[in-house]
Amino acid sequence: YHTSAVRRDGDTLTVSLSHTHTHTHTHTSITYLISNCITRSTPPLQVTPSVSELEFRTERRVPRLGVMLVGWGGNNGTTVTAAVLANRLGLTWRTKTGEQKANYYGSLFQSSTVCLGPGPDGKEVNIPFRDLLPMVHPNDIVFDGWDISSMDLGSAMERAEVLDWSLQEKLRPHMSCLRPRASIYIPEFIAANQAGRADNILKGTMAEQVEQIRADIQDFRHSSGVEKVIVLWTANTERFCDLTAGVNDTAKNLLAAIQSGGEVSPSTLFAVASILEGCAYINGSPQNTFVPGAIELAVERNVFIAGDDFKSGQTKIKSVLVDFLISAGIKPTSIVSYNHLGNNDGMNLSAPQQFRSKEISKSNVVDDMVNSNPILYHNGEKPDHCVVIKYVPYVGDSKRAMDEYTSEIMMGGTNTIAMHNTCEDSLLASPIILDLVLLTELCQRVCVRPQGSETFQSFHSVLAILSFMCKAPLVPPGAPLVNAYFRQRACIENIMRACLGLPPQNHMHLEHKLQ
Ligand code: NAI
Ligand code: DG6
Repeated sequence: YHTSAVRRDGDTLTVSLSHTHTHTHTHTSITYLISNCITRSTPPLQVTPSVSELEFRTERRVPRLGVMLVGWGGNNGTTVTAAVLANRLGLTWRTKTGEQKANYYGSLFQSSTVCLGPGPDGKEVNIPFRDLLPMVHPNDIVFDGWDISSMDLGSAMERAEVLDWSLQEKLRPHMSCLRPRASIYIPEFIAANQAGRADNILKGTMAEQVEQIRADIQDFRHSSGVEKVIVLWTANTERFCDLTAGVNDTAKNLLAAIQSGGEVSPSTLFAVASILEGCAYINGSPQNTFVPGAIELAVERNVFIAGDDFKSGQTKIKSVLVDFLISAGIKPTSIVSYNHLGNNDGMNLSAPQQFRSKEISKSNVVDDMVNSNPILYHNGEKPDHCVVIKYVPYVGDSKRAMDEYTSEIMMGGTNTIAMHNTCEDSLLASPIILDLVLLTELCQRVCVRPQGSETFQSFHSVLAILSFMCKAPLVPPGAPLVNAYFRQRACIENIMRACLGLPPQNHMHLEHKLQ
């Protein structure tokens, strides 16, 4: 690697590397090093480094991006739309503690930095994550979407009770003219307590409704002038769908089931419509939208899909804390996660089948870390892991999360960590929605040529690089599932560095450690 200059001139950063720019693309090559273990368990273990050359090609032009949200009139849908408008308009507003300015805190790309390397003075040069590669700026996203509730976004923002009132007053003229498109409503998939808001629903057969969603995507693309559309589900959590041979096991059977009216959830119908329109589809809720037939369809059509379930608060902390404990050689034996909230999401989750979907997605998040340490956990042993969610209307969107981690420490000792977290759920989820679509869009412009291959390949349709933002990451068949927070973050950072021809961060700092 030849990083020939890293220089800061005021706000201008120059990184000169051994890569070539054409008018449209950045080409880089990196040496990709992995260690292959030849044997698994019986000593002596044999480990062989494997070295190959990879070429990366990144399209530099950033398109005009449109994002269609399913559940646009919900707390997340209105909050993310309002936040982008407020940032675009540079809004400020008064709160009881002073003036507040619109920002993107909580967004990996907009509000965190990456270290490029040491500067001429030996000190680290950190830049905003978003500046590593050309990416869409969230202010430029055009939003549209669907909701089973017909309420305009100005009123829906008020219903959500998330943003300060004085900000809502400034945003209302811009939000009230936005109205969700009619959506697919199959009552049995979400809680019965949602029926009251379902006044904006499509009629017709399942196949006709999918055709209407496709027509909506085309209409949005043409009327707004966006060049690319990404569809993201931030609607209610659905119950899990039965996996049935002949219905949803293959792409062909799934398409046939839609024609004949079999068991297909609304979220899967949206996924199918998006894939058929060539639009990436992201699932921000826990249900099993991506039945095998939907995954096969995405692979056949070479369209990105990703999910499941935004990793926003309690689970994010879990993926940090359990990683810390187990990697420090401490043995978590009991993890009890309780939360209560009072928004519409909480009301929907108060129904047993919808709660079950969330319980599954929140419960599997420590498995990779537990499985990585056979010194602490033998023969399939796991910590007790309990997840409780209660609906308490009074607290609204301000979710309370209480966690107790009990671990075994040295010589029979016990270490109990208890924590209490209070914050607005939708203000955690909104920046994650932005990061998901921005990274998906970037990945659509990157391809890789492995050594010996004639052609460049895009990422697998199941876009596992988005794992960082998901509670239950969807990964390609046979690929490792990573929940640990810093490994997930390093994956994104190092792939983006590779697109620049930079080596992965190794944190060795040997240049400071030798005599
Ligand atoms: P919400 O209940 O406020 O919004 C959901 C919206 O979806 C509602 O407006 C509802 O009318 C609409 N909807 C329901 N079924 C629909 C359909 N078939 N088509 C179109 N619209 C439909 O919920 P919120 O708080 O916005 O959360 C949305 C989803 O994100 C939930 O599934 C939640 O579990 C998930 N989530 C939220 C996180 C957070 O921190 N806020 C984190 C992780 C996941
Ligand atoms: C109750 O848990 C409501 C849920 O939608 C969560 O708020 C959401 O899944 C966020 O979960 P977590 O575990 O990332 O805070």
